[in-house]
Amino acid sequence: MAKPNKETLLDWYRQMVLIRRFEERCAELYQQGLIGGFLHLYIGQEATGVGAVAALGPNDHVITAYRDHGIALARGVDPNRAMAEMMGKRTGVSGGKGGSMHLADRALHMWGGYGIVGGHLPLAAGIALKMKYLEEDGVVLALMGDGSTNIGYFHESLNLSAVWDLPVVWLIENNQYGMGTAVERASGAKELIRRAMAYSSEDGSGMKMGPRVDGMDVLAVYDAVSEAAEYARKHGPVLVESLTYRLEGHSMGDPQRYRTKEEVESFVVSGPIGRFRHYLTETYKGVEKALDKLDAEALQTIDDAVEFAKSSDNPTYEDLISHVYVD
Ligand SMILES: Cc1ncc(C[n+]2csc(CCOP(=O)(O)OP(=O)(O)O)c2C)c(N)n1
Ligand SMILES: [Mg+2]
Repeated sequence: MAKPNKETLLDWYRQMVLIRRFEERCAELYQQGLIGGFLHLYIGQEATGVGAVAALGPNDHVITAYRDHGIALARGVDPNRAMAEMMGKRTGVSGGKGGSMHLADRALHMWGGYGIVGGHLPLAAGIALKMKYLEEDGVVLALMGDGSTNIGYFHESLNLSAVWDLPVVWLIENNQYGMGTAVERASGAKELIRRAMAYSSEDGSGMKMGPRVDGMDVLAVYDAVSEAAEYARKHGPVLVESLTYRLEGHSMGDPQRYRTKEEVESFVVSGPIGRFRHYLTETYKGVEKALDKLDAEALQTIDDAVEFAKSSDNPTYEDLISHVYVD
């Protein structure tokens, strides 16, 4: 596993701040009616997305659920085109046809977000099967919410990945709630990682049970996913669980009666960006200036992205009827 140097760590910080600013701006634009449909913010989970995607190379593939903006930006999706997609513009990364839940970019092997809980997991297995069949290098990083672990697709996909030794890192983003339902109210196993045992054998074959990692610590997530990806490339699937927290509601307009303000506040205090900033300032003397510069640049990047999106055209009628069938 490559140990990240200072430059890399600063880039992770840049990504995390960029994601946070992107999300905050999306919330404003939603309230102004410039973003429609549903909007699920990633605020609080940035360390998981950035750390996990940083563990991948360009040949690897990424697929996730509907809380996808942070993953897409971490994978390198252009913020202008991501913002344009949010506003349904034709310059959007999915041509304005997908919106918030479907930020996909084929060139980056970013297969997007999916609105059906767990619905993307068979696709993850399929991408991995194709790679194995064609003897291509690479792994699939399949991110999912804790809620998807109670869905049939989860079990079917994990089982087949173990049967066929597919190169998949299954990464559960356990943010402690599926909509308003706490994990322990919906799952027989509190440690979701234990689900891996259902697809593994005593002789060590089948699915590997990866770590339960502190998902608020970008370095810990990076280490865990790097190790898992290394294993998946050689042997087969791994299940990793990242313990994180979403600081905003499930989607915009969630009254959040299922948790207390004090609970949320306790996670704000230990939030991933502040924690990482603290780590960086403790590790590298005088780094504050560089971090402040990255903060300012992130704001500017988002301002530019909003400008780009606002001044982009809406899709045309021809756009509407294109990409329905493969030519
Ligand atoms: C198959 C299916 N059932 C129900 C829903 C409604 N629904 C949307 S999000 C959600 C909660 C999923 O929670 P989780 O997987 O933990 O993801 P998180 O929102 O926490 O990121 C549900 C039940 C859905 N979209 N698809
Ligand atoms: Mg959840």
